Amino acid sequence: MSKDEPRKFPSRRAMLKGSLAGGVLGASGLAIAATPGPSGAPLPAGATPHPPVPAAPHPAAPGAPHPVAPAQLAHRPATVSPFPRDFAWGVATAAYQVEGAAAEDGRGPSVWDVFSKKPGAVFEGQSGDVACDHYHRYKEDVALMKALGVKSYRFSVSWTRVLPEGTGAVNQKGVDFYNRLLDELGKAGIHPMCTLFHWDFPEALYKRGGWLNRDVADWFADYAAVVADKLGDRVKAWVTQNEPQCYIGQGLRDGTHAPGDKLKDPQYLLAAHNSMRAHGKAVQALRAHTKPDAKVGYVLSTQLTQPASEMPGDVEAARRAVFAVHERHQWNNSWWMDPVLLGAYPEDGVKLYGKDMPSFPAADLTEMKQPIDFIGMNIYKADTWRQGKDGNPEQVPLPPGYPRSGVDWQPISPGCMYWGPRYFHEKYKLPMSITENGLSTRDQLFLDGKVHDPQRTDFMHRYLLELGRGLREGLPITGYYAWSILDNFEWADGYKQRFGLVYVDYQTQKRIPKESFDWYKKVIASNGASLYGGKLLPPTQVTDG
Ligand code: BGP
Repeated sequence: MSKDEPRKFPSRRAMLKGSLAGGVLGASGLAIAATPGPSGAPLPAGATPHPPVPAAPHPAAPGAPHPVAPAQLAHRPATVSPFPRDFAWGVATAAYQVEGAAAEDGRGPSVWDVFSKKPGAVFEGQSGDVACDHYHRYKEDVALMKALGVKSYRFSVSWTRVLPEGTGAVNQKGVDFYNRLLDELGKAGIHPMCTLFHWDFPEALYKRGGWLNRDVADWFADYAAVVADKLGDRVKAWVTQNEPQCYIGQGLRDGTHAPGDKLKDPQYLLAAHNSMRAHGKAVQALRAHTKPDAKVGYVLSTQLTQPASEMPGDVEAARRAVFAVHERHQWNNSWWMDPVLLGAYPEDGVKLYGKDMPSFPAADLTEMKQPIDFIGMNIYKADTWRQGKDGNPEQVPLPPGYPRSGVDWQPISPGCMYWGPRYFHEKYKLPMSITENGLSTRDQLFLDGKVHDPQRTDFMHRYLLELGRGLREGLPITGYYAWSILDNFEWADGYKQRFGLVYVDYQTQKRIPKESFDWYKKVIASNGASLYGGKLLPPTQVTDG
């Protein structure tokens, strides 16, 4: 939640007009999985019709029933766990959110160090100065991950710990921290996924124009090469950038995240353009400085939709909505994905922005479109769409009192975990990793000394069943990273939001695994079978396919 908005109003993913009103229309309100229903029914009061999206042919006549109801498929016990044997069960964090040690061992300031000190920028004036003190407690944290049984840990490198000025001299003490962390992970048998950039942009480079300076692509590529040289012997899974919608959109357009600027559209679009050039150049640098077995991905804050029913008209309406760029804000997918994966900006967005579009050499698009190995999808929620009477997509509102997480922008909408990867795979045809998924709740230590968080286990259970459905239908999803292993510094919300599987007492830095930790541990140990009541046989014992 940003500070300069009233707290009752959602920021982030819910910025799409109508998204507070829109959502899953389950037949019973709490029946959260999408339920088949009549297509094209009249709009309920308060519904926000979607502006027309260019018509696309329907695969079948509107109203034709879909052969399989999703809820039945997702929850039906099967004989085989849909999760492949090498599925990367994981947890995720980001440097500024957990490390602390902000001014230690030569680390330079990032825009988040500066922004968090601005009065009113972050909830109660909090900052990541200490955070979870992971910098000093990483051994304990890796031990927790080992106890949890995760196969993979997604972390990010603090650019200014490695290059305090953003470019130039390498700070060996900063590199040493990541060496220690990787060695500890290696001892625990946990595979690292390394994100090069998760929002903590060097302050020194911001002063040189930041993302508005064309040179940023080279600055970022040089940094990528340094990290790859130092860590590439142990890191085989890389992410260039995390959620450009947030660090460009919220940071430079909305002003609710660091550095807190409010650029007009022409400049905002230029910054976005340069961020994608930087991604492309970093991919090239990673390829040049790692071995061929390294996998490289790009992580989006996915803005997902799900159909109100499985009628073909609704499925198509949600598909059109998920890839549409129809409003002037950052909360869409295609603006950030199409240049990177298809080498072109989406036509509807180009039309929308008109003369505000930056002018650039055609070669920029080639630069952006570097082959990558996977799409990283951060998945938290979906809005629900259907085919309206006029044939165009329209958003379906949430009934009053619909379940939400501790952050206002997140209705509990597990269908996103199936429909998101399905739509993305149909369009971009790449393997996918669920690089973040989680729930914020107002956790506390109970009188019995435990942290009971049944909402989180129920949330994960519902979402993982939908993921299982996608896997069963053949979607190439390689892993799932719970956000987060630890409660941590949740950006402009400070320490108010708790997403962790492990509770952090920030007064003492004591870690207390929550109930969801034990629950997820069982899911991992059974390779997903426990999601189905533990009735499944492990894949190795299955003989009937
Ligand atoms: C993702 C970020 C994470 C984490 C998470 C929780 O967008 O990649 O860093 O913060 O969202 O969301 P938030 O902190 O906005 O509530």
